[in-house]
Amino acid sequence: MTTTTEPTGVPIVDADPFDPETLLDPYPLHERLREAGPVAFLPKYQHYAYARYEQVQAALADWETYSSAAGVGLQDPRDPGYFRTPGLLLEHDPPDHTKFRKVFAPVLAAPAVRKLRTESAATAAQLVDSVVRKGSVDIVRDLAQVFPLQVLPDAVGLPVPGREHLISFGELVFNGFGPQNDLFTRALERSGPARDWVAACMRRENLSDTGMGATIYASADAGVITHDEAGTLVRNFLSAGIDTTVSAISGALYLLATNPDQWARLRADPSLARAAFEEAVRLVSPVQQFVRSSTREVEVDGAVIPPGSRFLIFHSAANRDPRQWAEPDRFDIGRRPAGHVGFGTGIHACLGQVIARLEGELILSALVERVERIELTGQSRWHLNNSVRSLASLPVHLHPAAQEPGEHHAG
Ligand code: PQS
Repeated sequence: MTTTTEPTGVPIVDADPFDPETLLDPYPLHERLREAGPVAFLPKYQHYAYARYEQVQAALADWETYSSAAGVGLQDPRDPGYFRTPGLLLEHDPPDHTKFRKVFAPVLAAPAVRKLRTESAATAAQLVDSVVRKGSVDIVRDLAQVFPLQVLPDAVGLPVPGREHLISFGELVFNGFGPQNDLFTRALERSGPARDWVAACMRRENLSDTGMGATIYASADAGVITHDEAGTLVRNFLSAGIDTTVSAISGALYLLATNPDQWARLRADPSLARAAFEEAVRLVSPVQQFVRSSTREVEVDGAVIPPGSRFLIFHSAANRDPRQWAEPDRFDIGRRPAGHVGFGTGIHACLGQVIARLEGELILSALVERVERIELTGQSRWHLNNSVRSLASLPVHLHPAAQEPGEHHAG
């Protein structure tokens, strides 16, 4: 049993960020946390909370004070009972983190990304053509979930059969950053086959010779890392690459569907696709919050917080902090949301953000070229998850745009 040290001088917010109602609509709690002060204390989980942009940004930028080695969720991945070993990047500090991060340089270098862009543009065109042809679709189920589930596994070089396992695996990973609540235990109970499939995909013999997975294994051949470590690094793609992009893309589609003025603006100037996606990442904040553990005493607003304290860092709250953003809740594709922490910041900033932006831009570009208007035809539903904010469903009718002469969409 750990004893509670009374956090003198820190406002206590007696709320549960992981109860279902709060997960479905986290914004009232985020505001409460921001208004409580620069730091607050959540007694239920014995975690401090940073929800203002200034503190969130500063904590993420200071890995020496705010360590990731005890995990970035409520549970410690080093515990023998945890469902996976710690991630070599996500849950490690320098110098290990630095060494492993470097392994990804060739994977994400310009030539590799150019190749991925060409291949993924064709995939985006095909998928968007298909939903436009259908007209009435669930654009989350039929597009936002389908596109990342094809692009990323293709890029990594995963086998085709079994890719649907990545959905249940992601459910486990992202619920696994929360407490051991019903969401987590249910995801765990269902995850056996998915965990086996992922374990198999981490092995070299199940990866193609030309994908990003093979590039990681080449570092092991060169002696930079061990072959076991290469497998664990391949897991990064499988864990982090699907749910996050599904969240961002589904969020972008939701925001464009519910803000017809912004859709019209994007139609008038399709070169705004990348900016629109970035603004969606700010507003959605796919990963709502992560945890850090303090390595030394920190003083916040006069309160002294002892080393070894745990901090929930609310990216999502920071991205809507009115101290930082004008009209923070407004979706404005002309905003330049530079400095948002939707991809984090500092040494752990999203490694895959180049891929995420590429996917987002390609999907929005393909859609804006072919669709005049997105009509909402039913109730949108948010998906319940401990750390990723995502839509489960968004029923729409897509009204096709008149084709320009000379445009030929592959059928
Ligand atoms: C692992 C690595 C990375 C792993 C969200 C999730 C992750 C960024 C955002 C993530 C999750 C798991 N990274 O090593 O399994």
